Amino acid sequence: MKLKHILSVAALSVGASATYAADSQDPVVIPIHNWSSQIVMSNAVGQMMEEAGLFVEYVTTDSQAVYESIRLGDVTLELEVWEGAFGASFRAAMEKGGIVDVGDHNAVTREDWWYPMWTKDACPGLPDWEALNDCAEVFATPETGDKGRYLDGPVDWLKHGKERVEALDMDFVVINAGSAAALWAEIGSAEADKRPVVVFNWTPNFAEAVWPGEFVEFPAWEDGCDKDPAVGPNPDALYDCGNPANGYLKKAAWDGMQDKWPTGYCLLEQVNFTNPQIAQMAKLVDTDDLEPQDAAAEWLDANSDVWQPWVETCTG
Ligand code: TMO
Repeated sequence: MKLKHILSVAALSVGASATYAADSQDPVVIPIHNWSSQIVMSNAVGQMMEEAGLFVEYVTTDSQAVYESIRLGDVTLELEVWEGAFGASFRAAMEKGGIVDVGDHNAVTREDWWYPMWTKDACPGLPDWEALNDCAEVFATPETGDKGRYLDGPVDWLKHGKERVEALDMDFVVINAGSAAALWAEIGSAEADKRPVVVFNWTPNFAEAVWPGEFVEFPAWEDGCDKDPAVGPNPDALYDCGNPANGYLKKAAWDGMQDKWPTGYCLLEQVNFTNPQIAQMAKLVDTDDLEPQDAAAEWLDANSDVWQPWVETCTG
């Protein structure tokens, strides 16, 4: 950590000890998942909390089961509740109780089938999903026969690619990537000979600065598309819609957090990132190859004007 960082810690701790004393000495438990912005953001906010005098512990958890863990107080918070991937698990936990909505980031999110721009040369009707389906054989591989290959996200992101292919009667085989890195490898290996590919991707992400591309336009998301077969174009199927095109990115917490760590909860309320800030966090790991803790420290060093006021608001 750079010197100005250390100095700012010293300055902040003067006169703020009364505030700190109100917080439990138990560690705030911050979950870590399997995509880079979440890992870096979690470390960055953890480091902010440490600067505010709190103790922090990181645990690697499943990105769906985490909502149940928060509800039970085993995990304290979640920094990236993506509407597309986690809206259903978050809503289910909210209905049971024990978890609170701590508000939205500025960021607007989208997660869906995506292709690098060169793919359009082989399938000019894109981004329309029916045009994609008419081009299915362009995406065929030995593994998928005469059907197209779609590389979906890791299973725990619950993207329901297989259900969507069935619901919309598409000529695609859905394969789940083992990791986010496998998605980037798929795009990277197609780049050399401009082979058409369609993979799961999202924004904000580092990828948009590396590979210009577009999301496939599926029938627009409507509330209930994942719950009520009548919603969406196929009256008998769930998941016959795209993910929300202007999705939220929320923060969530165990409902006991505010009493146990009032300063920590105040900070969580203050935390609010934009699309470019989140894309930059991912880039520090996925393009620049930093370790997540170092990426977080570097982001904090470069952006103290963004987050120092949050700490001051909660400790002043
Ligand atoms: C949950 N994710 C941002 C990877 O789509």
